[in-house]
Amino acid sequence: MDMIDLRSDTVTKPTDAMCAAMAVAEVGDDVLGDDPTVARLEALGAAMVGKEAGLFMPSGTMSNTVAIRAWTQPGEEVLMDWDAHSTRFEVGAPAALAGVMVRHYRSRAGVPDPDEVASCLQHANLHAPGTTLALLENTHNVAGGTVVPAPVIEAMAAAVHGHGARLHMDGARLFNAAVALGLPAAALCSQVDTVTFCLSKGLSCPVGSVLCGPRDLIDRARRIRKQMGGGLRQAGLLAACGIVALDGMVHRLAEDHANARRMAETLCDTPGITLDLETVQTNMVYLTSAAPAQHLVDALRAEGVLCLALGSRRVRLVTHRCVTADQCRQAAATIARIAVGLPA
Ligand code: TLP
Repeated sequence: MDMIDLRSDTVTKPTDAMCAAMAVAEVGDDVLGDDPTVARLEALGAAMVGKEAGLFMPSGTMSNTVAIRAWTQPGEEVLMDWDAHSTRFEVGAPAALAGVMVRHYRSRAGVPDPDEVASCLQHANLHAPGTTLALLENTHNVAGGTVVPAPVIEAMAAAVHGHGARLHMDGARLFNAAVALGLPAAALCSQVDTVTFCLSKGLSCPVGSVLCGPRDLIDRARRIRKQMGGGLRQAGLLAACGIVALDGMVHRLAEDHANARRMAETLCDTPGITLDLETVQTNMVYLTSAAPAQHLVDALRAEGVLCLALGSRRVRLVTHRCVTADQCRQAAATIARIAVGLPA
């Protein structure tokens, strides 16, 4: 059976153009600063988000963790969303690897309230750790792949900078946000101090993220990446895919968004499923199922549809280049048929 894999956009495989670019990539030892293809990717990535410098990273998780370490000292406080990827899915890396205190704000559908953020910021004194960094996630994964609009980012940055702290954006799916808003990615990054975006999700690369920001911070991040074992040698093979992705894969994310929207519109009227259409803004659809999420996921697997349970009743479907519009229609029909018959 051909599976329709909606577990994540991380399942995308490299395109033919990426494989061709890998075959001819000029490479060198990047730890020694010799890889021209990595240097090109870093410069291109930084330019696309309007920052001075970029650093190729093995993963989004390492990129966020390195950014947190580069901006903070152990014992300081980092403010992030209650449901941020760094809170939920990075295995405690901010505490374990950066030694920071994490404090949470609660966004609404992934969009932070700058006033609430401002009220959480605290200065160091004899008792308080002092907030030196805040995080923002765009698109916001757990909220539904929702988009944080530029004016909210600007207001949050004003609050954070007014306090003397820095703002890092986890833009694992930054280009999805930019395409959804019809803006260049740089328009969403002008007020953040650092931003990371992933190449290995909707952009279809096999590996990699790029952390971008001011040159002195990126120099510090390079040392931390090395310390964490993330210094890669002939990484130009991977960076070559990243260049193909940034040059040619961004605009097609709109197709993934349209497929997610159509699936959500089919499923929102299905008995046994509730779904908030307003949160379907990019390439994700989160369902709440009447049946336990894992029962629905297991039943769907037997029917050739793969998706993830991310909560006791929450199921996530993610569209990407390797599922067609027809497969999405077929998946939605299968989900509707199965969800109706499952006991709650
Ligand atoms: N998210 C993965 C899972 O970990 C949930 C996914 O399938 O969506 N920031 C955000 C917002 C992310 O969604 C992810 C990956 C990351 C960071 C981490 O990226 P990687 O997997 O490259 O470490």
